[in-house]
Amino acid sequence: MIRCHIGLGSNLADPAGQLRRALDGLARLPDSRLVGCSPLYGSTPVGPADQPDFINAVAALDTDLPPLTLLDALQGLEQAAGRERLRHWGERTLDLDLLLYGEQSIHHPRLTVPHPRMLERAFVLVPLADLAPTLTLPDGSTLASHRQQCDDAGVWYHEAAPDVGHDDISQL
Ligand code: ROI
Repeated sequence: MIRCHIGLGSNLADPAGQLRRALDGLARLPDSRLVGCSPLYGSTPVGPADQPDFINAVAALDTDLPPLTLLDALQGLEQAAGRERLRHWGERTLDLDLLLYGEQSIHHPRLTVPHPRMLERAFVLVPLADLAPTLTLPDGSTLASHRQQCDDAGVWYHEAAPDVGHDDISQL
C-alpha cells in the first residue's frame, strides 16, 4: 500500500461536519485504509477575503488505488457533498486535494503531485506537519523545514483530531 495525504477544506454548510462526513467517505474507499487525521484547524481564506473562514485538516490514507482512480474517488466524495464552488478561489462546500502519493512525483493533465501549491499554504502545512512531522517530499526536502518557514498567522487550532482508528466513525 502507498501512504497518501489528502487535504480537506470547507467553508460552507457546516464545515466541520463536511470534514467529518468526508473522513467517513475516505474510510469506506475500496482497497484503502484511513490511518489518521490531523486536528481540525480554522483558517482565513486564501483568495477573496469576503468569504467565511475555512476549516482545514489533512488525512493519511493507505491505498492500493492508482493515483487517477483515487482522484476519481475524491471527486466522487466532493460531488456527494453537493459540492458548490461559487467563484474562482471562492467559497466551497468540500475540497479534497491529493497532496502526496507516497514519495511519487506525478505529472498528468488531471493531476499534479505533490500538490503544486501545498508548500505555500499554511492551511495545508500546519495540519500536515501535525499528522506527519517526519515526512520527506519527493525532492528530498523535509516537511519540517517547509513548516518552519511558513507564515502560520492565519491558521488556528479548532478542535481535536477526529478519531479515525475505529471501524465506525459515522457518529463522530
Ligand atoms: N483558503 C483556506 N484558508 N483554506 C482552504 O481550504 C482554501 N481552499 C481553496 C482556496 C479558495 C484557494 N482558499 C482556501 O481552494
